[in-house]
Amino acid sequence: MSHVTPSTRPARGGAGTRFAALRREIASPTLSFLMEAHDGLSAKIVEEAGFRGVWASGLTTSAALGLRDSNEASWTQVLDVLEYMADATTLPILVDGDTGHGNFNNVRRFVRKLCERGIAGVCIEDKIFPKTNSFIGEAQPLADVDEFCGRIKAGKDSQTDDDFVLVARVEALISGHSMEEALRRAEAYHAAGADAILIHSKRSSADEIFEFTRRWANRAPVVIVPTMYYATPTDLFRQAGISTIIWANHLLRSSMAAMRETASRIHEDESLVRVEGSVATVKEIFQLVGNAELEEAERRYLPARPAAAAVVLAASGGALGGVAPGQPKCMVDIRGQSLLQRLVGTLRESGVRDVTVVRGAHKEAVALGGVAMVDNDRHAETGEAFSLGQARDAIAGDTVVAYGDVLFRRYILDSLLTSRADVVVAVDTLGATRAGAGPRDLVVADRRFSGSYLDDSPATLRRVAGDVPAGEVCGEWMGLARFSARGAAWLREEIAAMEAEGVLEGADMPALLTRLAARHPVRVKYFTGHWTDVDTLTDLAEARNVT
Ligand code: SPV
Ligand code: MG
Repeated sequence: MSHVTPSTRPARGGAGTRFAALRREIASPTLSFLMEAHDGLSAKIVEEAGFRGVWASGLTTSAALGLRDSNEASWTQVLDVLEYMADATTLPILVDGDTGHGNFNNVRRFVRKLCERGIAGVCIEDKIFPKTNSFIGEAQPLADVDEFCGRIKAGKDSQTDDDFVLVARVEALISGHSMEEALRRAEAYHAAGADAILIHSKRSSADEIFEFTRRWANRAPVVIVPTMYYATPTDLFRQAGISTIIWANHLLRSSMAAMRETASRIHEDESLVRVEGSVATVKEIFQLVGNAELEEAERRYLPARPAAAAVVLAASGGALGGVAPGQPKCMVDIRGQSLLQRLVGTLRESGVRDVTVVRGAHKEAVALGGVAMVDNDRHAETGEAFSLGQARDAIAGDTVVAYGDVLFRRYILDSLLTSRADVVVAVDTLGATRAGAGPRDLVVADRRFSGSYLDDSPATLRRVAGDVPAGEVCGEWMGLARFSARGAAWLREEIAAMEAEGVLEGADMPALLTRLAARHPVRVKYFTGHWTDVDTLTDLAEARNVT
């Protein structure tokens, strides 16, 4: 089933429209079926089942809103529901217009609004506003024939599409009047311009329906609602020359039964176990509401960016001055979320889905759903480059590498992700002057941050190290780098080369980046602040405030 959005709704006018489709169903000599729906979802289910038209029932639309079938929902509220239904399906919709929501004047406005919203037809019944459902009580008063004919004429004169269908519903039999009265009314309504006659009955046998169709002799198409005479074989209706059958309320009734069953089971059990196998899956909901179409539209309309993966280096100990003994730094709580959770949250917001965390110290305490864990069990005697080497299988395609104890604003990551460089590192230019405790990864590049609006020439990394003469420092590496697919291949090669030389185990990330920069262009992106690492107690206090 195609997912329908307002922009893909069939345009108004012409043979391919929903108006024309409903007219064909009603006017054709073969028997047609309209299936009840009461909202967007049920309209989709009608289409999915293969029906060619929808009956927007007054009874079930009201009931789905928790209301009685007594015009308790205003006509504009009904219109809103109809709009959801029209958006949800490509099928033509015949709406139950009750009595027309008032006199001829209300019918005029209602029909104009239906046409605007692509509703292909309306059925109005010859009763008095506010209506009562036909299956309640006896001898409901009928409208004066001439007055009702005025409603029909007003409706037909107001349609803005030639194919809009107006069905006039004769309630005479239900209200206890004679067959003659029913035929007299049908004749008058047809003469007033009705496109079809709905002859309604609440008997359990279809005898009076068949008598009507015999005597009516198809002067206009006949529509029926066999809710009460449901046991009559459909072929008999076909043989009687009936145009259209409305299955009037069975999606709401079936969903009510299912919802009651599910609710009482869950209430009794205080568990979902018994219902899980019998309810629709969440995936089925996604399918029915057309999530696949949205994904395709995202590919069409959102800027293309390769899906990046990330490796987070969280193996090192870091005692945090005894603030969090036995806890790895990445699990330190920052305003109700662990540092790792915040970091991964930022990655995900920027579209980085596959995250691999390398853990080591207190590894059993490193936990986060939806990320892959890789262990560096030799964390005590190895460095960051070795940790990264443990996750080398995750370094493929666009890859972000981040320290597990950093937090940064999302725009910094986005800027790396959209960079065209094969390797790009985030460097804080304030880090050139910042005094701070703890080890710092100082950066030497071929040019400093100029701060000039007009200056956009790129800077290239020379080296990263903890000890750089003050005059050479251009900034501080934030512990965040991004590699293109080609850059990721260079990174894997470098790791393999260091391993072969026997220097991988002792190397840190600055050493690895410096080696990379000697062979390949490594772009430096300068930022000013908006990040922090949690190396010290001071940093922790800062992180708690920053986020
Ligand atoms: C409806 O579905 O709201 C109808 C049909 O009007 S019936 O309830 O049978 O009157
Ligand atoms: Mg109704």
